[in-house]
Amino acid sequence: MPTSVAQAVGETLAELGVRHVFGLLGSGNFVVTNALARGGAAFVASRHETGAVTMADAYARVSGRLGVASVHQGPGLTNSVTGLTEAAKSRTPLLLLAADTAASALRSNFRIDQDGLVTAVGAVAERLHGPASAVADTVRAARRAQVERRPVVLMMPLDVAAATSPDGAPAPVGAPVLRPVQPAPEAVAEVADLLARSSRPLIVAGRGAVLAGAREPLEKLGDLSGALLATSAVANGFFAGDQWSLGISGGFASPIGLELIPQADLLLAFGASLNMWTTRHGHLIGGSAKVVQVDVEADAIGAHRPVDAAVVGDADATARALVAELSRRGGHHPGWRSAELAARIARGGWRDAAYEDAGDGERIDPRTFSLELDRLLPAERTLAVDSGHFMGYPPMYMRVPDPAGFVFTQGFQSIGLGLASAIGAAVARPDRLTVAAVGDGGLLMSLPELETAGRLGLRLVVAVYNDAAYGAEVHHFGPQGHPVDLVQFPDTDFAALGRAVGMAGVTVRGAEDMQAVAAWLEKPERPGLVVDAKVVPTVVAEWLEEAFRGH
Ligand SMILES: Cc1ncc(C[n+]2csc(CCOP(=O)(O)OP(=O)(O)O)c2C)c(N)n1
Ligand SMILES: [Mg+2]
Repeated sequence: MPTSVAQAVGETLAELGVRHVFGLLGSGNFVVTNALARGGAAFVASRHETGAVTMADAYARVSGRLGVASVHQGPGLTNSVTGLTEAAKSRTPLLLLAADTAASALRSNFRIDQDGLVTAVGAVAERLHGPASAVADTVRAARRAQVERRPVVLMMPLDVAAATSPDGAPAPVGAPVLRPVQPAPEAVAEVADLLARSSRPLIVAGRGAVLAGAREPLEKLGDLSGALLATSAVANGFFAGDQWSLGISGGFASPIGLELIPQADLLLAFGASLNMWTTRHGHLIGGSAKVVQVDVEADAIGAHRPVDAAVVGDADATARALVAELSRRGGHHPGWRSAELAARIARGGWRDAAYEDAGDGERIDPRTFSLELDRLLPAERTLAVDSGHFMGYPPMYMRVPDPAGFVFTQGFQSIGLGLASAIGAAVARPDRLTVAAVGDGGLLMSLPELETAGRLGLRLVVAVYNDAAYGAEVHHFGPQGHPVDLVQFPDTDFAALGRAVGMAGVTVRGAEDMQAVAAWLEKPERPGLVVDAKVVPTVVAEWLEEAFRGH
């Protein structure tokens, strides 16, 4: 049987090293996905296309590999748009294989402007232009996704995909290695001068630092300059275990972070955009503090706030160059590091902060629920968090081993992406227990993927902060005197929903009910677990009030 273009595309991707593909199959993407699966990639079937794209997104974030997803033309693609937008805003290298109507099928029901749709949300539109170019088109699309760190949608017109692939279609060729961008020596000297004049420097690592693997040189830079360390929310876990780490800078900052970050007189952002969340609308940056931004992309510099000095360069290469420059200049500045401060940092996290437990026997305090989960779950864990009022509790109260252990699909601030994020992360890191921390609203929005979690038999805990409401809206509008019954719902039994899809399910109304979670961890009668935590709806997160004020 002659090879079709669709088959050739699937085989090409397998040859390029694709090991997992997430998708939902229809007639338009069946052959290509099957060829990819026969070529050696495991196929993960989602139940909704935005789930497929979000799984591929999280998989890419956690594994560092290209995320690949596959959808049917028309509605298959429109269903994927929220996940695609998240990936675009978060600059995830992702290849979405999307069938498309033939150029000549003007009256097809499926016909829409697919290029216009995906470019409108920040993704790149690529296309199989014809049988002769299809393999090259595929290689180019995959490479663009990785080099530009963007979701690329490869449109596969049905007539092109069904055509016979010409014999002797060019085999994919290996791409040259791209070396990290080195900083200009003048820029390095400028930052070293600023460090010499600083007595309270702070290093903030963002996703760029994670991608560059810059922990070691940044810690060394901290040692030489006496800097304290922090991360943006997406880079949570980057400095895990370092005694000078304040954890997340921003809305989820710890009490000690909130106290110390504004006292920094020099802030060095490495691969962190310094957006309104990382700076708490600017409040976390002291009035007279100097700001340095290091980024591989020139247009990221100063995009969110003015900066005093800029370095265009890879976070790891720049940190190393700074370490070399400070070493060359000699001396070792203690900065604001002291034994007393280290002791305060060690006790200054949310897990040590006192609070009045609002549990009433019927409902558990969301902080207590988070602390109990942190205590019970193994340290080797991946934490994926959905959006909503509850979303601060998991990163504030639960530890993660490293940035790959934290998946925060919040570039688009959509609710409903947390569960699929957890599934993609669990596929990427089956060695770790994965936790999907979700609200009742976000979980109900993504409920189709609960079946996926159950069917795949993933080692996954779905922790539902269930206030039977769109709590974020209740807490936003209630205090302004608005009636909020439109965003309050009857309670849902999520434990029963978990059992319905083959997972274990427990209901938690107080800390003592967490015994059932401990029992499951010890001897899981089913691979996955849904924990329906009926949380006290009146405990309002301080960070959310602050965020509303900021708007
Ligand atoms: C797709 C989408 N729809 C609506 C919103 C607005 N929104 C933000 S938070 C939220 C409530 C989420 O409820 P839930 O998941 O139960 O979390 P909670 O706020 O109750 O903790 C809503 C509707 C959004 N961000 N994304
Ligand atoms: Mg809720």
